[in-house]
Amino acid sequence: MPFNHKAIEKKWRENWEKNPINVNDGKKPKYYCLDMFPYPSGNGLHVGHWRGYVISDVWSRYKLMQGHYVIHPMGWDAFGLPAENYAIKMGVHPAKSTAENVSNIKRQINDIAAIYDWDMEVNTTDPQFYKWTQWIFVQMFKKGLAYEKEFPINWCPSCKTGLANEEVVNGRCERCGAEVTKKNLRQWMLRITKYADRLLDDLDKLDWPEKVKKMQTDWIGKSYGAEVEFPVEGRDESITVYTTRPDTLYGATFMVLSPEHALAAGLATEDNREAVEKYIFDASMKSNVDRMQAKEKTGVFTGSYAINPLNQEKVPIWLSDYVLADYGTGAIMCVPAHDDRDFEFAKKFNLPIIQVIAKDGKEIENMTEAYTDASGTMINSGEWNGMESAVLKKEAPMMIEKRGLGRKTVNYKLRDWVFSRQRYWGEPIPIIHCPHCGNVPVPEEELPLMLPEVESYQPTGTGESPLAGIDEWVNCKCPVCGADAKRETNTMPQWAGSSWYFLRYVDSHNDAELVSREKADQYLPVDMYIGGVEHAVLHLLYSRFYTKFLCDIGVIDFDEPFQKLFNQGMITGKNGIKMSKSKGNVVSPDDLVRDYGCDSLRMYELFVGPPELDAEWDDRGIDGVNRFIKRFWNLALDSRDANVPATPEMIKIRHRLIHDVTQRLESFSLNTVISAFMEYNNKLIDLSKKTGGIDRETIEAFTKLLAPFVPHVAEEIWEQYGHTETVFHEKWPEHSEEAMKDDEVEIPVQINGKTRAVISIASDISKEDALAKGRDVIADRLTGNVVKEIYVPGKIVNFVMK
Ligand code: ANZ
Ligand code: ZN
Repeated sequence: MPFNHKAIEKKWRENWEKNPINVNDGKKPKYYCLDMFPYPSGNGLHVGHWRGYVISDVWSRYKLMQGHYVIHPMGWDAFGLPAENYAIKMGVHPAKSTAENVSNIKRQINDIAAIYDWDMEVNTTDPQFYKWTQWIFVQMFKKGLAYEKEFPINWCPSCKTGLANEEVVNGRCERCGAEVTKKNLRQWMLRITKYADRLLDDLDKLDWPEKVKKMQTDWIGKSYGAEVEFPVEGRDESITVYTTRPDTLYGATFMVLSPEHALAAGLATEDNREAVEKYIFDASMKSNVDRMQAKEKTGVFTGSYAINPLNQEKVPIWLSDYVLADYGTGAIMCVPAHDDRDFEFAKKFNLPIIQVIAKDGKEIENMTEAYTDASGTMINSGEWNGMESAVLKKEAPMMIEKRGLGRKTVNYKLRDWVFSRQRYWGEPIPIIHCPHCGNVPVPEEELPLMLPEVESYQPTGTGESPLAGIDEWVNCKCPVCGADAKRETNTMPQWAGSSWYFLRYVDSHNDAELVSREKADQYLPVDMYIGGVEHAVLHLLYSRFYTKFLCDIGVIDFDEPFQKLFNQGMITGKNGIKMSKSKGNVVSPDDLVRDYGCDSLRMYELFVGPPELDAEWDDRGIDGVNRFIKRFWNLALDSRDANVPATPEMIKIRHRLIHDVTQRLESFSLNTVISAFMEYNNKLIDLSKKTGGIDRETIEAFTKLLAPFVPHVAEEIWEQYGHTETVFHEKWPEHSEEAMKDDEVEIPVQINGKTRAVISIASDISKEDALAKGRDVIADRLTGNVVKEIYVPGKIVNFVMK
């Protein structure tokens, strides 16, 4: 029977539709394997999107065959700027374009033949979904975790909206790449900082890539140190600095304040006033990009001095924009001998450098760079001289506190989450502003607060969302006192829905609760989460925060959403260039599926390289896996007809294959699983040339192992072998160590190339043992002078005799 992927795939797709293979019988243990749900963009899917979905489907089917009921849902993260920008350009309502995109992408996703349970499907723009996104906000508001604040936020002048810190990458808008500026705006904020310690500490519980844990740890940025008071000379004021290195206090030879520091202007002496004011003004005109990318340090002397509280030395006070206004206290003590930035600054402005930590107690003459190791002994440090710096680093905060010079502190880089967007296509924030009652949440029974129709989606650029222009929507009554009141017109950020969607899948039709506690207990949390590493900080941190909050208010009983995380690498175009429509290098899966079939594309997606690494796409490689599939198909069907008994060699190959595939699958080395399939297939084909076929049990085991990867072909072969039940209800094969062992092979023993005897040896025998065995059987013929002894492993023994 010739291999025909179209007929086979059609047949099994219909069959699975009628007889679902992944059924919940209430007895099997659950396994929740989740994909990061896509944004339904108008460009459809390319082969890079496929990769993640294939990985997660292979894993899901593997878990299915291990006896689990697998929760494997899919949905749509559909609010956000692209749909809105499209609406602005084309004049199509975002709801309409989103619905079209969803239906197109859903068709493409169905081509993958993943075991998605579409009954669980969610869409973040569906009012029945965002009702709960709003409900969570109301709960946070009631607990004081959502609050209003006016302050200078990151503002993208091109998208005309505020951005969270997480959405600013190297000073640019993550979406459009425009330089981000600051704008003073009234904002809704979420108090994620209240969860900083738990978000940090609980990383230990997770089976996640270390790289991602480190990124989250750095983002939270917890550091221990001290605040130290530096009295200003001749004044009644003091400047508080934040330092993580109070052990270096004797080496603090100057101070730097950020230009935004409250005391900055006031510290300028008469002579320096003009220069100081100019510096402050210039800094305020610079974008963060300019400040961060500045090649050379800039600064200005205020003319004032502070007193180092330890040694009473006078230290000059400078201003510089390398000190950030919103971290620590916005003022630092500078230790040029031990900090790179301070060193650079000291060199540029000719400020003194005093070394206080020395390796082996020796002072460096003419420092050319800062000594930043926190190891060595203290020098030039009064009563601290001779102490180990590492020990002092730990004790110094306490000592400083005891002496009344400052206090021990903990600092975080994490900031509260800027949660409002001045845009249309998002969840309306369910708050009513009442002149008497203040901010009042929309009553829960009135949720969802529907997003109204507007005529113009165009962001106003004034800091108000387009919703502000709809009077009949904005004007409302206060739910508490009945007075005339106004609705909040900002919407939520794109991240709102994706912070909790994974909870909803398991109870997606529930109108009464976000998720019933019964279902939550039964099916959550997520066991395996698969998606791109670009979400390492943003989405994963927000989801963890939401999960902890929902656990705290009793909606769920666990406080980490994703037990295990796998980040797949990106598929790129030629030369590693990201696939994008604008670069014209997008490879669509549609033609490949048509020409080679779903199974071949699935397998090729995995074969292109280690799944965690980026890989360059090259269409031509798909021929190789397609050939493999056809070769196995022929081997399987020919062997079925030949019906040969198992030989020891077949049994050995079978067990080694099971072993290798399972072990590599467990370690997520999916590309090498495919190599194993190919390698063992070649071995079996070679063997079958001698034996006339391969035994049933070996072919059946091979077929089961292939099933998660090439489900249609596997089902067809399984049926061709006379089975009436799906291969996916088979147990995953197990290997036997014993059966994997090498057996004996028969090899000729030659003298000068002529065979004189045949011996049977273990094929992994050592050279010495093989020669010894050979020598034994032909000892009587080895009468002359043996000049060379040759052993070709597993093939021959040859003695060269003169
Ligand atoms: C003296 C010192 C000596 C420092 C030394 C470092 C090394 P993390 O770990 O990131 O918390 N710093 C404090 N506030 C700052 C601000 N607003 N802008 C720029 N830099 C600031 O870093 C804390 C260290 O960064 C602090 O410790 C301070 O410099 C600097 F050998 O104080 B250190
Ligand atoms: Zn009121």
